[in-house]
Amino acid sequence: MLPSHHPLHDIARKVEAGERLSEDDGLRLAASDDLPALGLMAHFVRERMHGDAVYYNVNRHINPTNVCYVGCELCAYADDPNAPGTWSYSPEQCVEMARKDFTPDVSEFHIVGGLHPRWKFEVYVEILRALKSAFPTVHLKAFTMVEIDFLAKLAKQSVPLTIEVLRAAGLDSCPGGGAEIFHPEIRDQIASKKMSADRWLEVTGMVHASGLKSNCTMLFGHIEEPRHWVDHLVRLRAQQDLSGGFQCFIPLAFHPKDTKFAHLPGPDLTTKLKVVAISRLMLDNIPHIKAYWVMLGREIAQVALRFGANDLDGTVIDERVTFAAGGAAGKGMTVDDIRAFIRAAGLRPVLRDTVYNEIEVAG
Ligand code: V47
Repeated sequence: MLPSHHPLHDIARKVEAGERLSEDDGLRLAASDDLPALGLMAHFVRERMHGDAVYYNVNRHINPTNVCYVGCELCAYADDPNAPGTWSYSPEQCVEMARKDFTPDVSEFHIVGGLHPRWKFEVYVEILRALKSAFPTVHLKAFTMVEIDFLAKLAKQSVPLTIEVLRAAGLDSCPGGGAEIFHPEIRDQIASKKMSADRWLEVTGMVHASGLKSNCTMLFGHIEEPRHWVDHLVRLRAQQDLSGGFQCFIPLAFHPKDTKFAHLPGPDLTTKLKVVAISRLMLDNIPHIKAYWVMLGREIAQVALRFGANDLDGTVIDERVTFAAGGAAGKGMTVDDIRAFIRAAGLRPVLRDTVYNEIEVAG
């Protein structure tokens, strides 16, 4: 794939042979400025795993509240329930919101929010129950590992028992947020009061042991260095070896506006494509890499489909996390937009549900 004089030739050989890359290989990839070579290798792996398919779904985001007592430095969400611009929706209001723009092809609600200082466990349970009862066929992908851990504390019961209660109320799988950057050198600065990396991974193990699938993420393009990406990816890969329930990895491009890092520019094109490619190459045991267009930007997401990504997320109606931090892409894409966008990259759109059952395969 790469000529024998190329400095990454030995890694390309491993990639061709389907061998696992070491942490040191990851560091060399991260240090390389040869973006086309990284793309070539990552696209090779992506084609071996998924051919020319690009998965997408029809989904809606529901953020029940943007009040969060944790106050992560990376986030533009508010920590005070009385601050201007905050919202805290009741279960009925969540259902009302979900009805807006609802069409029968919506197959997923992506539900995340803040750790509300005043809500009881029952509020979160009731949100799931109300949504499931109003939309019994819609998959509820709800609550990151951070929220699951918080809810167990609120409920004063173990994480496995808490997951049981949430499942009975309608929880179908968990999204991948809250992982940020695992390495403490960075985590202590961008999410100083958030749960530790070890706990995030431990809760993941419990979620997977319960039979639920989840996703995983990495927030990049702020104060981290490339070695922190590689550390993060290797930890995710080790967790997947142990518990096996990650479906998809989503590299999240940092949006600085209204965060403690508002002075930073956010990641550039090269960094975004490099992170997507290295993710595909290092995470040999996680099936899907998502080019989350809301955070990467539409045009870069399209190119990322040839740098290792095989999933676009979805129509994403009403996304608010990135929107709060200056993301311009956050107001949804139509199915026709998505399909044309994938075809323009020379690839084949495949409509999926949340757990990657193919709903409709385009020729
Ligand atoms: O957990 C917070 C990140 C995450 C900012 O599982 C920020 O399918 C950029 O996890 N700039 C939420 N990112 C989003 C998320 C996600 C998105 C799409 C699909 C899936 C999935 C998961 O967004 C948070 C945090 O890591 N985030 N603030 C910011 N200023």
